[in-house]
Amino acid sequence: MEKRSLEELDIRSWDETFDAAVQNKMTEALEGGKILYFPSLSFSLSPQELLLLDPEKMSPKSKNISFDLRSNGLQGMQCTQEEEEVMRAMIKRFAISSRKLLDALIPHYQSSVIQAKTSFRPVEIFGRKSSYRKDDTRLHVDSFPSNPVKGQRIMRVFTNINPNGQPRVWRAGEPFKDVVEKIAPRVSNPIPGVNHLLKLLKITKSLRTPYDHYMLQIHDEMKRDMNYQQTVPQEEIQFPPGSSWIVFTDLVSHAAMSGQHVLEQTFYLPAKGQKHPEYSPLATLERYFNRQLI
Ligand SMILES: O=C(O)CCC(=O)C(=O)O
Ligand SMILES: [Fe+2]
Repeated sequence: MEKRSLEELDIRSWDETFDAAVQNKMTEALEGGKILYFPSLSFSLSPQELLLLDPEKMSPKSKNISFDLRSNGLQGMQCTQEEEEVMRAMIKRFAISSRKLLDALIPHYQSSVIQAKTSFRPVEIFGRKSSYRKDDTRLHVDSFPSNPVKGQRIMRVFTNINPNGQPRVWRAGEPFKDVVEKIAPRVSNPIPGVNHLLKLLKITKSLRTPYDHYMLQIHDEMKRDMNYQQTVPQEEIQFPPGSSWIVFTDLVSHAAMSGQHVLEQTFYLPAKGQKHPEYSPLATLERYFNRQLI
């Protein structure tokens, strides 16, 4: 698969070690807006775990099952206690494996990276109904309405664990700089005081910074504009079962079109913790608006 969005690396284990040349190449590619793609990095499941891939094990209101390594907490299941423990162990193993890989591949992040939630996504994406803002089949850069990141980077590790040979199909869009040039002129500026109100009303978990405001506006405007969705330069990527990938989802315009059964680990990284802070969405937006945004 020759794709401009991908930087491929043939590894087979989550415990791999890497020499400096590979570490450098991967760090540059990731920060430069590529998806690091590991076509043969699978995540093996036990027979017991395979039985839990059925979306029926989820509580009806959940979009996915989520786990927090910091608290050992598991959310989103509706099943027996025993099944819950099997699921917890599976997701936890993925959380630990993905951290191990990241530390070995990009040691530069080790001291400042924050491991956030891990998720298991057992629901078929294709045909799922949602409002346009929540519709991840539309190209977007990640930004969370209730969870301001204050300039921290959002990085995600994925593994397709589909047992039926079904790929996870993504689209990758244009470079972030181009997104900003096209979309930012149309977004509104933050209204002074509104961020305090949002926090008071508990709509946001902490104060929404101007950076979070603009990222959310860009996220929403990209998804709203169907003409943009259809005409922007883009490519389709198929991630087969048994493959893994790492991407800065706040930088890389992406859409998940179809697929079922993926494991996902989210990391936050302070922009100062990256090798090239000047490549961050924060730096790009601060250059564009010509002011400080956090
Ligand atoms: O579930 C997926 O494949 C990706 C969805 C998405 O947009 C994301 O996790 O940021
Ligand atoms: Fe996303």
